[in-house]
Amino acid sequence: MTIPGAIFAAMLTPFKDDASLSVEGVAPLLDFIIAQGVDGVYAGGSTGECVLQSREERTLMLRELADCGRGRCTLIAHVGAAATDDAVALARVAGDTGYQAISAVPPFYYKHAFDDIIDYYRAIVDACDLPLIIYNIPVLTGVEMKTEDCLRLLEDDRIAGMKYTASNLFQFSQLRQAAPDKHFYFGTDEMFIGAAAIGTDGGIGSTYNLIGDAYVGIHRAIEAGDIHTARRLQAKANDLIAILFETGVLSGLKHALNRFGIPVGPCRRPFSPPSTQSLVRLDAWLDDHVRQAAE
Ligand code: MN9
Repeated sequence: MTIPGAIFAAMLTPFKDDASLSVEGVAPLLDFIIAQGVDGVYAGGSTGECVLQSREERTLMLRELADCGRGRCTLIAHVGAAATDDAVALARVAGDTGYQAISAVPPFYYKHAFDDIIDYYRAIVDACDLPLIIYNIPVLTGVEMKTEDCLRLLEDDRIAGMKYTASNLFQFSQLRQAAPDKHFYFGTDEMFIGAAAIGTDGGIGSTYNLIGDAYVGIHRAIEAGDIHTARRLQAKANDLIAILFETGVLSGLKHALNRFGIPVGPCRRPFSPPSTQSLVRLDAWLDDHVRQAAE
């Protein structure tokens, strides 16, 4: 079960100004992302504001993305949900519409026994024929999985690997060593170079919507032994990420894309719009970035 490519943008979900879904916003955003040279998109995850959408809305967006992106790049559908039935229904949509893989956070909110988490993943992989990538993001889900737990989940042949969004590079390297046949994608953009140095199958992140080319470059540079290029690109990404921490990562990314003429609207409530002061810094960075790109 191979998943083509290494670098995937954790795609934003375009909304209209009133924060209703913008189906027509999917195509221009996908074009912008693909133009940066990434291998594909990971849709409907944290960056896609999945927990702020109904199952029907998530279904609609997955279908639209499949229509726009099938055959053009690798498509990964995040289907994770608090309720197993929602995740199963979304996995069926991905299986029916031409995605290359699915991914899911563990069930969140209630503190489930680990055996129940295993059953949740079994139900999802039973629902379609696609490889599944576990989405490990404890800072948002509150589900802390020990290394042994991760390895137990990865024993299932239909589970292809893990998107690892945490800062524990020691655990990341241990997982890699213990499961060399599985695919590990790093999801903490500001530390991608560290994971690339340890050895990663790729990266999946929010800031890839805007500067996907930087992560393509870091991945290639590390593989080629060019640490200087990798450091320069990570430093560039981190200048932006430091500003996004002030604006709010998702709101800042949406502001940037809107400013570049890609209509993605605002984030949904309870996210609030970024402060004017934080946007001054972001706009200055974007102006410099556009100038540099033109030079
Ligand atoms: O997994 C994102 N993580 C979170 C993806 O949402 C917590 C990352 O792409 C971050 O947004 C990024 C900035 O901190 O690393």
